[in-house]
Amino acid sequence: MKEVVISGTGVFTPPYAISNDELVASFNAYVDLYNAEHAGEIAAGELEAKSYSSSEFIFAASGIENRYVMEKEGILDPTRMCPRYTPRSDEEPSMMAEMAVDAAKQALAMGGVDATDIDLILCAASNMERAYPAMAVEIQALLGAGGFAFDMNVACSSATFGIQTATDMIRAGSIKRALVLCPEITSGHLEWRDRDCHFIFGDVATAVLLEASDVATGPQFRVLSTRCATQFSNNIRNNNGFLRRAHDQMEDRRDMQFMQNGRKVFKEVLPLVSQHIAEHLEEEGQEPTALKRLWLHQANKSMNDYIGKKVLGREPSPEEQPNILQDYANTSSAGSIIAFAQHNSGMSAGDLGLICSFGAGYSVGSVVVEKL
Ligand code: CO8
Repeated sequence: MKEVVISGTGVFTPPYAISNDELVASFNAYVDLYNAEHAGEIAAGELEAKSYSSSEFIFAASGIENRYVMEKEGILDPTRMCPRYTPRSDEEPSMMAEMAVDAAKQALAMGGVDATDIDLILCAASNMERAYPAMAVEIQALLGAGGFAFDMNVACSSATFGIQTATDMIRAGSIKRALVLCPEITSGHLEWRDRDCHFIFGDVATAVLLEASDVATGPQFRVLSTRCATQFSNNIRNNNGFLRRAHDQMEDRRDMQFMQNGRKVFKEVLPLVSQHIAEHLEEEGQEPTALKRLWLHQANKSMNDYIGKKVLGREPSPEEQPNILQDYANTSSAGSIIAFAQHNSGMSAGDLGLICSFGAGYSVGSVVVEKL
């Protein structure tokens, strides 16, 4: 079987940043408008008054300080609370494709690979901008890549499931080079009017270039092994889909946006992930203490602190377990890849690291890599 290496990465960061303070100011202005508009129903006990959000709560509960988005004014407009995107014609590149192409070009440049030499493009993300044609096929055309392309969705775990898919194809010899792309426009399906979740997500796109080691010229990390697992749960869910128009009361239904039972997710996902990583390393005959770097999914700082401590048996240093969620918030599938792309320097040849993502499904994916 062929050996596989990760020889390039790319991160596209959207143009607009929103700090917690900016976000909370617009949310609280929306609360004032809402409570004034519904004062009669609230007084009659028919509606519950909405409560203010706070920057202190957001930072303490999640570790998030900032997020990037593709459009900011619509999100911060208290009379709208949703991004405002200009519709594009079918002849223009779609937004997700544009973001992915930017990240892909960075990864190709790092690996010294021409787009025409790519055999597979996976667009792996939580929500696709449209049902079809596949986003990945449009990205393939925009890049001028060869081979074939398809979309896949395993929510926050899409990157690691994509890496396993591409790695297995390279190992089997059906392809030589793949790009796993995670463009995430989370701002379009986040409910910005719900204080329980309005602070959680941000937009971004990441790219990972995978190659058979015998064709890679600038290899950085060998993929030693991958492991994916799923277990059904309704605790993170978005019911939007192609049946939307066929449902009654279709406009503005809360369940058509991101929904979660955050406390349950926290409690149930932590043991699932810790056990998954322990079993993966045991299968590989690797001691957890051999890991020099943990690039974890970026949802919540306390969650990452807990997992890092559980895996290493001690508190990891910030260098060993880098977080990027303070700057980018939760970027779904892209989080662990941003951490990997921005925090892989200072490792020596032979050092081991682990990329791990987890989220809706539930789903967990882990990738053990060795620095070359
Ligand atoms: N400001 C002030 N107070 C608040 C706010 C706020 N913004 N929000 C909630 N509160 C209040 C609550 O009402 C509650 O009050 P009370 O005690 O009176 O009821 C109190 O603060 C505590 O609330 P919580 O119990 O909800 O707070 P937690 O400490 O549990 O923190 C978190 C909430 C941060 C959401 C936490 O539970 C968490 O991070 N859980 C894990 C979530 C997670 O990892 N989810 C993964 C989702 S990502 C994924 O899988 C991909 C999905 C696809 C992408 C979707 C893109 C949109």
